[in-house]
Amino acid sequence: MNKIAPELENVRSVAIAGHMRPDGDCVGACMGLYLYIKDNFPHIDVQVYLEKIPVSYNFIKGTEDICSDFGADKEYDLFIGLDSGDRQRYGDAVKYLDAAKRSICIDHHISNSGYADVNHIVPGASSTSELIYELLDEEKITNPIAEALYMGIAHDTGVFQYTCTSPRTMEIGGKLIGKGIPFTKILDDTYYKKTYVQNQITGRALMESILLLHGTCIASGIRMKDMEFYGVDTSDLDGIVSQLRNTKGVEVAIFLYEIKAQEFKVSMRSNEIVDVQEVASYFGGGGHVRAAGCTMQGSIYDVLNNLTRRIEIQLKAWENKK
Ligand SMILES: [Mn+2]
Repeated sequence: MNKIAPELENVRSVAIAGHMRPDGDCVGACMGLYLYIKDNFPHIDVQVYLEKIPVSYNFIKGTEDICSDFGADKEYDLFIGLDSGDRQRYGDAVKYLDAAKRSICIDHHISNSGYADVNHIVPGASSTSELIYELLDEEKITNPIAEALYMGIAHDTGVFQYTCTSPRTMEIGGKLIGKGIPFTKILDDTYYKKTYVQNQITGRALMESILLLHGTCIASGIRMKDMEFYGVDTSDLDGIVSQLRNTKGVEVAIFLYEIKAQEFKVSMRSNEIVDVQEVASYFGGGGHVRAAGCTMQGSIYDVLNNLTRRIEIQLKAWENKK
C-alpha cells in the first residue's frame, strides 16, 4: 500500500480502531487518519472506536467524536485497524473487524500476525503515526492532522530518542513542525508533565525497585492496594518503566502492576542487548525489540523468576559471543 486514497474508492462507511488502553501513537494515528478522511472524503461515514483516552489528548481535534461504547452492531464497508499487533488488542471493538466487508491493518509491531485482508506492516517504522503520514498526501495534512501525528511519532520514539527513530522520522517531524504546530506545548502537556499522584506513585515504584541478575536488570511492581492508596488507575503508571530504564548499568527494566489477584501486566524496556519482544512473546505477549509487554500469573516473585530466566539466556548468549 502506497497511499490510503485508493483504498477508500467506492467505500461509504469506515470504522477506525486502535488497541485497548490507547497510547499516544494509537490515538495520534487514529485521529490523524480520521480527520484526513473527514476533510477529503466527506461522503464517507467514518467512526473512530477507542477506549477512553487520557484527558491530556483531548486537545486533538475530533477526539470528542470517539466512540468508546462498543455495544452497537454495525457492518462497515471498511475496517482500518491501527497500531495493534493482534486481533485481541482491539478488545470488544474486534467485532467491527469481524463484521466489516474488508479490513486493513496498519502497524509497526514485529509480532503482527497479519490478520486483516490488507496488511501494511513495517516493523522498522518508528510508529503507526509515521506510517499514516506516509499514506497521506503531504499537502492535505492540515494543522490538526499534523498535531495528532506529531504527538504519535514523538511518543513512540521517546521524543525522537529511541533507536526506532530514523532520518526519515526526523524529516517527518521537521515537516510537521514546519506547519506551525505548538510542538513544545504538545510534548509538555501529553508527555512530560505528570500529575502530583503520578509522580508520587513513580517515586514509590523507584524507591521499592530491586536489582537482579548482578545489577543488569531492575524490577519494580505496584499492587492494586497501592493504586487504591494513591488514588491512581493503570493509566497513571505509564512512565514508570522508562524511568526505571534510566538507571546506570541496567540493561533491562521490568515493571509489573497487579490487575487481579496473582495476575500482573508486565512492561519491559531494554537498552542495547536484550530483545524484550522475544521474552514477552514467550509468555504470550508482544511488542518491539526495546519495548514489550505481556500478562503473567503467579506471585510477583514467580513472575520475576520466570522473566529473568529468559533474560539471562539472552545475556549469556551475548556474553559468549563477545
Ligand atoms: Mn505504536
